[in-house]
Amino acid sequence: MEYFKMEQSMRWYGPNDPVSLSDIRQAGCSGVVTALHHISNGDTWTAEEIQKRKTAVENAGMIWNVVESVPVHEAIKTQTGNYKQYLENYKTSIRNLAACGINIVTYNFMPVLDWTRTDLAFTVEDGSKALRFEKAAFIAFDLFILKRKNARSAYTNAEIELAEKRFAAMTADEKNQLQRNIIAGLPGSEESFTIEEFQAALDTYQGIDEVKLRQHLVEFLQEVTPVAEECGVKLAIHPDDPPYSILGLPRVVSTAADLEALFTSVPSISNGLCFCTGSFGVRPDNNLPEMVRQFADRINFIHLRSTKRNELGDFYEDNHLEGDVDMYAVIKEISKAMQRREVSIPMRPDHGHQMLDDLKKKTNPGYSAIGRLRGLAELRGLEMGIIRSGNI
Ligand code: DNO
Repeated sequence: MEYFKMEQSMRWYGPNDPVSLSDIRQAGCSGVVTALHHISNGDTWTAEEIQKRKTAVENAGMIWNVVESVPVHEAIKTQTGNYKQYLENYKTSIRNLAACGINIVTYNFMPVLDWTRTDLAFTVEDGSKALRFEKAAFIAFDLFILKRKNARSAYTNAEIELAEKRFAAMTADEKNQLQRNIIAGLPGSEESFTIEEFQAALDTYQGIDEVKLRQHLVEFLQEVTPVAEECGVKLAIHPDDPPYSILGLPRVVSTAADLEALFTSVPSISNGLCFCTGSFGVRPDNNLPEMVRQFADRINFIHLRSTKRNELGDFYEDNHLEGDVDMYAVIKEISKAMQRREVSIPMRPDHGHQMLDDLKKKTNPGYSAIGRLRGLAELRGLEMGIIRSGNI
């Protein structure tokens, strides 16, 4: 019997990525997840530019199966300025992608910052390096570097005390590095700020609470999903990372209840999800296998990664089969969903440690070749074991 398996893919940042298409092919991938990062956020992706990238991927023997991401301009999230024009551009980009045969589009709706970490080179026990979010360092950034007004009210006294100690022990270089890690733009986040620009960006969310941001997201989808549906494109919203409000900004894609609200408000079949275990898994109250079951019909793309949290609210990115995510249970649910739906859903190992030869190389944080290859190899082995044991 033939089974539907996850479509093995890896993210490629384009011609400047130190990891080549040939590396990705050798890792066993058939799919490449990429985006036109050279096009400014908000501008239209032309069919010509899309086709160029598509050809590059196909010449390397793979397909461009998922776009990650067509970024949503901040003006759309805040519904200010030129946002109607940006919405039109978004629709045109989707039409152009569909015309080139690319029909899964990832995006996120996180205000100002995409994914956020405080440490990009945290040495784990085995000597490899991982990405980490350390709450005390993050609070230190908020209170003592950014000096955001009223920030103290978001934290407990114990948290503030810890942050004070942490900050007092940092060298000037460490403070600079912390600031850079948080606001200078992690790969794929498409935005980079100075501290002044960053505060100005935060200020654009004054008066936008969760209710309002959710409403803006729904209105964005009400505009875009009819176009996507018409041309056969499936959208895949990426959850908040980390999955809670930071820096006083609202976040609305963090929990099962958030997803439920989103899919109820916009039932279109094009309104789908990028199921990212690393993002959702940071919250102990997110039951991942249960969420896969609940939203199985909405999952258009999968990011597999595991985090390990502690009682202080810190987390680091663990090996793919370790940490807090029950990867066995998650893949089992995904496998069941794929057999039922009769589709292979694209999956990429999300991030990986910097390890072996990559420790001597310049890599995009989280996107080294060898760490992701290790993750992918383990994940596909686990999937095969689950399927072959007849356990689905
Ligand atoms: C981080 C990524 C995110 C993701 C965007 C999707 O490694 O998972 O940057 O690409 O949030 O729009």
